[in-house]
Amino acid sequence: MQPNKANMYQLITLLLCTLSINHASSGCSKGKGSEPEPVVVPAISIEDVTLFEGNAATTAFEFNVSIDKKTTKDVTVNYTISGGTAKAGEDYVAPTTQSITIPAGSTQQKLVIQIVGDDIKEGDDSFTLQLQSPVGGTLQKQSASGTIRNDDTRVAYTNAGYEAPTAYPNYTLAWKDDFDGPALNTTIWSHQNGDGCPNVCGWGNNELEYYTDRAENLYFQNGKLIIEARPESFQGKGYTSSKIITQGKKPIKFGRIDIRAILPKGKGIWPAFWLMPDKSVFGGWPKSGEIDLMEVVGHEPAKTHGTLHFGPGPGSTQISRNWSLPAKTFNDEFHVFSLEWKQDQIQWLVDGQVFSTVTKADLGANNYPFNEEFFVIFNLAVGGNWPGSPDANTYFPQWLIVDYIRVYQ
Ligand SMILES: [Ca+2]
Ligand SMILES: [Ca+2]
Repeated sequence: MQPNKANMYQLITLLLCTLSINHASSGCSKGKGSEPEPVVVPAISIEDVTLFEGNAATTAFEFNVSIDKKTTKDVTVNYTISGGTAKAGEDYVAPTTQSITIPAGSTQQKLVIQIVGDDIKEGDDSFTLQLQSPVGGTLQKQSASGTIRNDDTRVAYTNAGYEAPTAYPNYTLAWKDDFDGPALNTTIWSHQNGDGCPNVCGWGNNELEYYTDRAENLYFQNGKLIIEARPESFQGKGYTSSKIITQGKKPIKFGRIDIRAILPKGKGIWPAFWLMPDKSVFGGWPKSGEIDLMEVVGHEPAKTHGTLHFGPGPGSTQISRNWSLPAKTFNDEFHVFSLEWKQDQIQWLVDGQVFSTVTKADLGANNYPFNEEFFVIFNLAVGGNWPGSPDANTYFPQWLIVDYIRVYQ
């Protein structure tokens, strides 16, 4: 039978509809059950994680990646890990897979980052997970912070470095402190707490720390005194640390002082071993003098400064010398910082080598106030006019680690 034109049109339309080619035309009849499903586009979020580090192997930090509604399709999203103080390989295992899939019908999936455990004291470290390039969803909360909380108390160092002789010709040991702990020897030392207020707020240098006598800021480990500078809000300041003095307990006039230490480092970190007049017989600072045995600003961690402050005031006249390690920094191992102090002469030494000498003649017409009794100060300052403030690269906590002080006369 010869088909007529109407029959021929129906036949072609049926064929095209069957082949799903011609849906744009209205010629296809829509049967029951062929309505297109509404498109479900879920919103994707990732939650923060804060956990203790762990002491060995790895700890799984499970970040919950979720969608706000189910779909019949997989939802896939890529991620990157970056930023903060945590380092790949050292603090976390860099993930090999950089995408995660929430299977069809599910609303969440765990994104696991393995954290490297150890028993070394650190600050809390952080990193950021960033979601990107979603397929099958949109991004709602697309970044999460991982916080690796410190769970250790042991400061990492070895005893390596220079060792001072235990005797010198023409000297006898007047006193020493080996810092065997467990507490500060109060027959030698006192704490000087606070921020200097109200008399000299910021200790005259706009320093940022508040000194405390808490065990968080001063403690002992294997025969070493450790002063720890910590970032924390305390008494209106942003950092805490410690400062100890021998004032009224161990006055020194002349002799040799050896101090063996590992110094902290980083922008805004300012450790010092120094001496102030025990009785200020010539009047207030700077008239009775100040002897800075060691000062290091943490952005120059290989350079020690030795300084005398004196003069009629109100500001100080000063003579300042410095010396730098030829390699490495004072943070890498122990060094011995010394003062060789005689009538009308002061010398500074590192590891037994004199790097500077100042005599009474160098002060010219100024009063020479250094033939009197002085007391010793150890402190670890944060910020201030000289070092400036810590920056994003300054790691906390920082530690001033002192093995001993020996005073020979
Ligand atoms: Ca640990
Ligand atoms: Ca010691």
